[in-house]
Amino acid sequence: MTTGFFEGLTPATFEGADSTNPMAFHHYNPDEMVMGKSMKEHLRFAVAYWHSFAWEGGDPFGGPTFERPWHPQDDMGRAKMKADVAFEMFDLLQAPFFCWHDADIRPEGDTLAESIARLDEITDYFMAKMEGRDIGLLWGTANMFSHRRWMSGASTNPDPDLFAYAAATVKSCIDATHKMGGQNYVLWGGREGYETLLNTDMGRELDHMGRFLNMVVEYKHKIGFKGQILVEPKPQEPSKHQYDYDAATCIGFLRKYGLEGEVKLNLEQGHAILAGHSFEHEIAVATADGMLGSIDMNRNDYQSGWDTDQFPNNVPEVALCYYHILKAGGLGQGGTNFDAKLRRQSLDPHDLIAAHIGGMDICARGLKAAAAMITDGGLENALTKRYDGWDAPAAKAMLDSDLASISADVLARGLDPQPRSGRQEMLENYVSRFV
Ligand code: XLS
Ligand code: NI
Ligand code: NI
Repeated sequence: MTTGFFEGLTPATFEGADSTNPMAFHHYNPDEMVMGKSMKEHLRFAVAYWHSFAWEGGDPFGGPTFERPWHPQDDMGRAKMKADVAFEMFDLLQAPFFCWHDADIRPEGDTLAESIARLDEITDYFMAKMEGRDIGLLWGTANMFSHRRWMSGASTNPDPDLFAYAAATVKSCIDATHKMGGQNYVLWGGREGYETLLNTDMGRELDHMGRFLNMVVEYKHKIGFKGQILVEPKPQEPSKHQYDYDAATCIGFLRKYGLEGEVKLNLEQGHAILAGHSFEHEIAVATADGMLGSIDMNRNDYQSGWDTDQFPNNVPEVALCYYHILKAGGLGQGGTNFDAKLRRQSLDPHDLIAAHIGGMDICARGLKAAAAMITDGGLENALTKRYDGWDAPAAKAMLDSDLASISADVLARGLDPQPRSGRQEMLENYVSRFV
């Protein structure tokens, strides 16, 4: 028996690029092999519970527009109805994974103990549904930014009671993620930052955040959780400034607190844009350091300047992201989570399905283009050529030399370096052939 929410829809299947059926896959063919692995295994798609089922369609100027049968989300009966619909959607999309915040899946209790008991109850309910289905938990996380108690931060809160409450909250979410066999646990610090430096002791807050993350790692090992611990960079919104500003800042933070071997990054397209980068840049920064954990796929509106969390629709952009991912060996235990939501006028259940189908197709096109570029080897050859001077033994030896010896050698040889073309346009034209 189904809830009837997605009435009239059957599971989406691959119909090929020539199909005009808006509810079918045109490019995402889960079992199709790409560079020796199925598309399903490469992309590891996940549905984000918050955007698809918990978000009610409000914006800063207006209230909910969606009016789902499980709204208002304030009792366990409706939480279970929401779960029933969620799993029907996972089936319709053949989605291999999903992700949640505690606050998305259970109503807040009157006490923390009650909230935790509810989390336990709803995750048991999920697990019963997961049995017999080909679906896993990509990651769980704690929402420590919506409730008013978190307004001054969680682990960075000036009040030690909030640090304690955050520790207890994260413990409960790691427990639930572990119980469900989750592949990762994510920490996104929406309010780990400041509104004004006038009331903020930044050095102390960073030390507390570093210690908190160490406690998370210690706990993971204590209970034998095999998932990756990931932090998610974002420069601002909701805080004026967030400490996990971008990939490079996070990597520096992790090194400072001795966590570089333990914690990786969950990178999001829209957050990269907010930080003044491209998604490709953030992925390249992470992969250069072996720190890529997982990705949150979406896109921002390039005019509004907000984190609009739209579904991706730009193949060339996505192709270059997967190019760097494939080059680094793939997503591993991570995946492609659609941290994306409908526009608030897109009211119909069909919109929810179509949005994901479109996003999955865009990622599939990006993946295939990336794989074709890797197989062809054009970019890699150009790179090898550009740096080939460094293959010479004398060039390599220079890195173990010193300024004075190098200087003496340059003068003795009467060196006069001649610039070479970077061939940017030729490389851009090359990429265009594939996307
Ligand atoms: C918000 C973040 C959030 C995280 C999970 O901007 O993207 O959705 O992914 O807390
Ligand atoms: Ni985001
Ligand atoms: Ni995200």
